[in-house]
Amino acid sequence: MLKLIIIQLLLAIVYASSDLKDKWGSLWQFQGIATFAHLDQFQCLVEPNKDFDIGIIGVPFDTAVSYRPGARFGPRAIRDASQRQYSLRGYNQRAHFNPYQSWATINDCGDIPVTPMDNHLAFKQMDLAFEELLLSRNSAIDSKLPPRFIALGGDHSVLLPHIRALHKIYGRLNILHFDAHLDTWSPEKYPSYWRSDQNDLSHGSMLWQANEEGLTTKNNVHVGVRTRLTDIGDYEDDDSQNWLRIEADDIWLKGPQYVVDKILETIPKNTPTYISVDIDVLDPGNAPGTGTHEAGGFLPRELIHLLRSVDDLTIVGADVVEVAPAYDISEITALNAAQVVFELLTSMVKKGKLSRDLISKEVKVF
Ligand SMILES: [Mn+2]
Repeated sequence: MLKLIIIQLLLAIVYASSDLKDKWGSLWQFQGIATFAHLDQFQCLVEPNKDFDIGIIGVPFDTAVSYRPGARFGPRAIRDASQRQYSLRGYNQRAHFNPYQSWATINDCGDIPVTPMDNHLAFKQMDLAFEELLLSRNSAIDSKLPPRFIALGGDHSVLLPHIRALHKIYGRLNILHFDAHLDTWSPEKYPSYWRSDQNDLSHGSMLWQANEEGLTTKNNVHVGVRTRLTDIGDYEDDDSQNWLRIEADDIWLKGPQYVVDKILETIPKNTPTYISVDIDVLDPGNAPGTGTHEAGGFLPRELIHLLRSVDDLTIVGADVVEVAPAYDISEITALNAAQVVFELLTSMVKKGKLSRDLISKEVKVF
């Protein structure tokens, strides 16, 4: 008799909770706690046994900027601006595909707790965090593969720890870099007399540092360049680091197909590629909320079109950086950044799971 009562009680609890879920579980897009695109979330750094295929990871670090700070608030702003995205209405009409309802388990991994007080320590934290995330986690679809990450910056220097860790798995990477600036400046190009290891690593020099460390291939492309230069020597230094530059004006003077063709001629599609999107590639009219804005940039539709047109590249990691919401107007910058994440996510899922052959033979963990 007692057994029967217990069973009836348990059933009542189960029914009541599913009733409650039906009643109160469906939120509108503007409600609830903001994870990226309403994705499930757990802090991936502290949950080593939960597998996923693609993680959205915030890197709220902005103490390596040379002009306006504020990108430490970027991850939160991008998450907030992504709320119109969710799995039920996640169909990407440009790609004819819904990345949120496919094979990939996608998770909002929370943030890396980076210190704002000490850049030396901050880079150590970011190096260790990306190593932990990439070398000590398995993807859900295949335990012999690591997960992939789209990082939400943060200033652009957060690219370096991400590609350092990726290099340990895949070897040298092609970099497809959307930006108004080169970010290949050697520390000597900066005006200050004062030098230190921390001072030398900034959001304008991390690609120079990546080249020094041998992380990149010879197949790297800047897209959207319209930077201020010391002199033409800056372009020569960039050449010597194996970069092809596509100027911002090329999109309208030579056309979008020219830009797409140049990218695809330079980057072999089945080799490990990292896509980095500095939101300042957009015109300040479409991205006022950024640290180092330059007049004469891309329209959002141009950036989206380019990203969609290279969706067959083998993207092993990506970032969207330099969103500084304190300078933003009506969430326009963060909204565009959230859309960029959606496009990158679509491309990663659409291409399918990565081939195990991409992983360097020296890597023992997979
Ligand atoms: Mn940049």
